[in-house]
Amino acid sequence: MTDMVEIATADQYPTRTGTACTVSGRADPVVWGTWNGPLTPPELARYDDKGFHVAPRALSADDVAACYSEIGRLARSPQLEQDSRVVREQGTGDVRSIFDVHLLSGLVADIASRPNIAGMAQQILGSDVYIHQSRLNFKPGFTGGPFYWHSDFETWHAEDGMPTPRALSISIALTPNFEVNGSLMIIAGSHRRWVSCAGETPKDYFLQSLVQHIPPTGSPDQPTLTRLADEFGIEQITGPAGSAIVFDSNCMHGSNGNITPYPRSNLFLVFNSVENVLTEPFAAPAPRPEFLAKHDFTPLRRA
Ligand code: 6CS
Ligand code: FE
Repeated sequence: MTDMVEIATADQYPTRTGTACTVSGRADPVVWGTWNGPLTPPELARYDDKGFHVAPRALSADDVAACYSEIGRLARSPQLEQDSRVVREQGTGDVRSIFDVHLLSGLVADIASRPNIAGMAQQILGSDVYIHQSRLNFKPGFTGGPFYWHSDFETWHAEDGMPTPRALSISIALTPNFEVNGSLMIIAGSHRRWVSCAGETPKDYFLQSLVQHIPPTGSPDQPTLTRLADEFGIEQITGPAGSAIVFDSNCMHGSNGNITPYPRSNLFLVFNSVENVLTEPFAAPAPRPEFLAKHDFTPLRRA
């Protein structure tokens, strides 16, 4: 019998360890699946290449209306007024985000587990999935703030202990996403690079990072963003209410503020593979609260 030797595997996605922002290749696949699902083989191939997919009719008009009134109810709810899951814009105090919407609303939970929604995540990630995070971003007219450039996986790896980018977000439009009201911008193809960010994660950093317009860490420096944008280009993703964008957890993305009169309110659902559950944070003093990073890894029912 041989002795068991514990081999420490190096972190393939080091970040927030030094003063420089560096770029390397992604160590893991983008499309894992052999599972069947709503996407056609060409759509899967395109997702693999660009890092995102647009589903034009993910929700019916009735679902959109019901969901929109539900989230308005949550935003105005006196019980949630002091709740840390409700994040407000700096200055105006308008609601910027509400987290855990799949726990606060039965309708959102139902939408998340539908075959045309969860089924896309299961198909791309090639496994059962669970919800890592859910949020509603309001981006109100006139006062909605921007979301600066970032890779979600960089945050989830550093601060939540997500081992690999075997995760994705589905952003469902509840209002039209126009070019002008702060719709999502993606550097298509950037999901194949690993952009390691400079700086260290301060204690309780999440309190700032969810509202600050240029967060002090967790975002690439300007020369790196310029090189990525020059190489891949920036795509702006627009669509009517009810459309959905599925995007890889390691896409470089962001969105402008909204000074138009038209709110841009989207429901974000983050699905992680059950084969990629959270460990300890890779680059933060302590894990973030549960509303940002779930430790209930119970799979959604199979679509
Ligand atoms: O910190 C997070 O986990 C979240 N923040 C942003 C800006 N995007 C992804 C994620 O929802
Ligand atoms: Fe994001």
